[in-house]
Amino acid sequence: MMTIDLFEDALPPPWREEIAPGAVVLHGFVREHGPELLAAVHSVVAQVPWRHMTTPGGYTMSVAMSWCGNGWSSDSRGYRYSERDSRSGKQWPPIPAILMALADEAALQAGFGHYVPDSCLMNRYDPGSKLSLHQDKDERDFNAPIVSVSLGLPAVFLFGGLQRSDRAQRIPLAHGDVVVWGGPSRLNFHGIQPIKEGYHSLVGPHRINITLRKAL
Ligand SMILES: O=C(O)CCC(=O)C(=O)O
Repeated sequence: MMTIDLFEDALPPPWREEIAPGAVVLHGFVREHGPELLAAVHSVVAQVPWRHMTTPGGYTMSVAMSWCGNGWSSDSRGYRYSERDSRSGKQWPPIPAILMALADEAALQAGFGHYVPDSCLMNRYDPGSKLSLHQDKDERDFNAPIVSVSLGLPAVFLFGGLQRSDRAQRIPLAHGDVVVWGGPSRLNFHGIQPIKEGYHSLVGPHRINITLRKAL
């Protein structure tokens, strides 16, 4: 019997795309797990509310951030990871189990073996928010990959090379996509173009990005 399922038909099955040596997009990898992942984000944000950080250069970032595991700070002296909130002296909340499991599975699928991250940064993009080209180089161990999850509104991920001036690929990312980069791509410049206006049925007028890292 013929069935009509407009939503299922509209989405291609999950697929794997290598964008550079050591950099893989797992399209649709967590598409089925949006509600649980969002619940994990909300549980962290209840303890570490979204905040707009100031860069060492004095700019206020357009993305709002939260985190768990080892946390993040930025001031005129630079960027740093820390186990504790320097104001309260308390440890940042632990990384929810679902995010630890996702990081491990995504790293395995991308060819990096088992992965136990110790830091999870979350970015909330409102329409117009962006992340300029940068390298992730404040982590202690560059042998570990970065696992990066997209939820909500679509984005264009810029993935360049080891020099800021290297031409960047423009990779469309949708809700449920996961990017893993490590090995020879671990220090590649990357960023997010300004997010377009829109509304996602689960996430609303936002994009949420979750990155899992080995920081300390
Ligand atoms: O939002 C993204 O997809 C990328 C996030 C990112 O580049 C970062 O957190 O360093």
